[in-house]
Order: sequence, then structure tokens, then C-alpha cells
Amino acid sequence: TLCTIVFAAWMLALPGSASAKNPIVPGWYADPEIRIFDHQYWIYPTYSDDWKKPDVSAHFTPAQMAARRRHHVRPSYVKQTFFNAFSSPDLVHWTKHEHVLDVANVPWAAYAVWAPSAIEVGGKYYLFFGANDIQNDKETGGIGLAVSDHPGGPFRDALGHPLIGAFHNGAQPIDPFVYRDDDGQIYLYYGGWGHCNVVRLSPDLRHVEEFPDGSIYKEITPPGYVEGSFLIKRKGVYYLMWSEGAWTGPDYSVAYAMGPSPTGPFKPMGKILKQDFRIARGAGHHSVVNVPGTDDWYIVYHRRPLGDDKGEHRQLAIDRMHFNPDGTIAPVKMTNR
Ligand code: FUB
Repeated sequence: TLCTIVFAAWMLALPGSASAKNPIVPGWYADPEIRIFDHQYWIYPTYSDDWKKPDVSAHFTPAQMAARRRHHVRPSYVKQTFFNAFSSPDLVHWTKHEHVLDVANVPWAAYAVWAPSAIEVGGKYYLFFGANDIQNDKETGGIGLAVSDHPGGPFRDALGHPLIGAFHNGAQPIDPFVYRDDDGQIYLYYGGWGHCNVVRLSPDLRHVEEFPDGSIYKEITPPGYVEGSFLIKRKGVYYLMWSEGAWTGPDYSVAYAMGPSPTGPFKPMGKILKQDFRIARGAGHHSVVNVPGTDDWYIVYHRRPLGDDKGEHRQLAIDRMHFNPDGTIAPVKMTNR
């Protein structure tokens, strides 16, 4: 039928990245989340430039300027004031979309926005993101939600306040990852400071709802967990993935666990992405994409160029991720291709 032909053509338009190059794009970025929207791959990363460079890009409201003056903004937050996004038809050629979200469009976020996670619901596009620092500054902050009519923005705050604005089970409300299960239920995974929670979201994403057992914030922290949780499903198995080690350090890495449901229980399976002294260090905070209609998988992550120890200097990379015949994930070979 025409539908089949159109679908096949669509799949062919999204091939693997035989000649992709690392870093994927010029510039300093971290925490990349890759998605497919409107037949294009999209990457939403944290902007992660050197904090000592003059600030030329932030647009703050007067209230945000006042809040920034009230606190000594930590160096790592200074530049994280907006998101650029990147789109590609083929994982090779990337188009930059500037300022898809700016902190000026999130009135309750005075400091920084980072680590976005994207989803399409009912023809609208949503970004979850971390903002401010409730741990150190006691300023309103946490995980926010922004909405746009297009995957390339502009995104604007959707709630007027954080969706999750407090610690639960010890989990700092940062590093969101939104996941839609096969039955349509949408989950949000998140958590820094060594704790990982999963919550159920209402269909409009604007509320957290109870699990059937009455719990709201379900802790699923695996051993070694630091931050950057992520989930995929393949052949009926759920793979919970996360980052380990210090985000500023060379041994930042990605580990995973396997389980039978979105909430586990998850069996830890070990690390799959580690530093490679010949190529880069500090490889972590990743996401994964499956090329439609294939069993080809790619991992997108940030890493630190050899010889550059600036805390914020991170670059985006993509490499193949292979599954073994028994369903486990093979160690990722980091490349410069
Ligand atoms: O980019 C800011 C922070 O660095 C993220 O929240 C962490 O996951 C780490 O990648």
C-alpha cells in the first residue's frame, strides 16, 4: 500500500551513521538527549561553555538578575542559561537551532537550566529540565516543564513552578528523563546525589500521580548510581542506564541494569562506557537511539577532550551500541570517527 511505501521511504531516510564524526558538533555541550521527531533526529544538550568567558548569551529578567546577585552562582551554572538543539536526517549532518529554551522564558529559574529531556504529546513538544540549585542556594528550583509547538522551539515554561521542587528519597530533582511505555503510561526518571526515582506522570505531563501501590516517588537507585538516568526497552526487556563517578572527573562512566518492567526490579549488569586514554575521558550522561525499522542502536554522550581539564568543557559524541545474543550490552568502543 501507499502507507507501506511511505513508511519504508521514511526508514531509509534515517540511516545509520557510517561516516559520523566525533565530536558531533562544534562547541561545548553536555548531557545530550537524542529523540526522533518529525522524521528527524534531535539532540537536546546542556550548554557547557567555559564560565570565565564574557557572558554574551543570557537574557535575564530583572527578578532573575536580583536572584543571581543574592547568590554566588557556582561556576558550572554561569553559562547554562539556555539550550541549543541540533537536528539531523541521518545522524551525520546536524543543523543547529539556537536558544530553543532561554532562562528568560522560565521566570522561576534564576540561575541555570540544564540536562533537558524531550517528548511529543498531542502534537505539542515538551522539555523537562533541571533549574537552579535547591541544594546549595535554597532558591526555588528543581525539575521544570516547558512547551512548544515545534521540536526546535521556542519553548516556554508550562507550569509557573517546578514540577518536582524538593528532595524525595535523597534524590536531588535534576537530570530528568521522560519515557512513554508501550501502554501509553508516561514515566519520569530523575535524580542526582546518588539517588534515582521514578514517578508516573499524568497524561498532560503536568502532575505526578500515584502508583497502584499508593507510592509517588519510587526509589530505584542501582548500586554505583550517581546521576543521568535513562531507560530503553528492547525485546521485552527494560534497560535502566545511568552515570557513575564524579561529573568533573576522568572516570565518569555509564552503567546499566536489566529488568522486566519500567520500575524494575533491575539487575545491575556493569559498565558499558568508560574513559579511553587514547580518545577522551569523562564519558557519561548519555542517551540512546534505535534507528527505526532496524536493530541498530547508537549511544550519544558527552566526553572530555584529552588534555582539557576545565570543569565545563564537554563535547558531544556518538558511537554504536551493540547487544550480545543473550540481550546484554557489549562494551561501547569510543571512536573519533
Ligand atoms: O551538566 C550538568 C550536570 O553534569 C548534569 O546534571 C550531570 O548529569 C552532569 O552531566
